[in-house]
Amino acid sequence: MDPTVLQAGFDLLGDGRPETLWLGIGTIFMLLGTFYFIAKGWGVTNKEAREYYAITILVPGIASAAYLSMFFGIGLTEVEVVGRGTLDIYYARYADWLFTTPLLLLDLALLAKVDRVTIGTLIGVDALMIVTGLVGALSQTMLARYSFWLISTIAMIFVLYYLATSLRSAAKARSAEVESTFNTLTVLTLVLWTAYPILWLVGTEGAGIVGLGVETLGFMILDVSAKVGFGLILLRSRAIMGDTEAPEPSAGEPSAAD
Ligand SMILES: *C/C=C(C)/C=C/C=C(C)/C=C/C1=C(C)CCCC1(C)C
Repeated sequence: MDPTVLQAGFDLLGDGRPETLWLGIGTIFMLLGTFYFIAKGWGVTNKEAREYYAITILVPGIASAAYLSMFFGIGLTEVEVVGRGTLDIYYARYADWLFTTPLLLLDLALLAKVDRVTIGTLIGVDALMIVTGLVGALSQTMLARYSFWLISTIAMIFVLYYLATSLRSAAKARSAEVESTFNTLTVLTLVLWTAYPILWLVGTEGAGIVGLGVETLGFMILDVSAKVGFGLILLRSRAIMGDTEAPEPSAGEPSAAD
């Protein structure tokens, strides 16, 4: 590894991987998030709220497993890149993101109450973004790596544009509570998701301006914010209670929504 590039971390396992510090801290934050959301959702009976809990608990749950594997060096491979030498690629990230990013989008789509075709399109393009990002990370020439980065970034722009336009107006049509929670989460998503391709580009997968330690720290902060931070905002909002405002109508008595 190039010793001149910016580095950070601590080789916790003594196997020459200073980034294990950040992967270990990431595992702990994801586990804390998972258990906090489980505890918070324990007594929740509202049917719609339970859907949001199920999705939002899975997100840091999946990431905990991915972070723990990366901590132990599983889901790590070496790629020989022309002119760059051997790169350490943590491909377990992409497996994590392939499941967690659609789940995060599903939370937003449920808030906006959009139809199945819209949800399918959004998740399909999102999956394309992750898969092309993985292909880029595993490619052996810089031209191929940057080409796939570009395709992935175009897919990401499509997803974020869709969130900020169609889904946003659908959320607006529901209630002030939903609109406000949706907007907060969308701004968070726009800012955090945009940072991923930038970090990839300046990190070891791209130009190599920052080393693997700094890059791993960066992805850890982004992942924890985009998953646990996102969940904290969503699950404390009354927007997840759905259209039937608590208290639930008593049996047999038709509610205004029926
Ligand atoms: C919890 C994990 C999240 C929110 C991950 C989001 C990841 C991205 C938005 C990744 C995007 C990428 C590109 C747009 C280009 C190339 C590589 C990626 C996969 C880092």
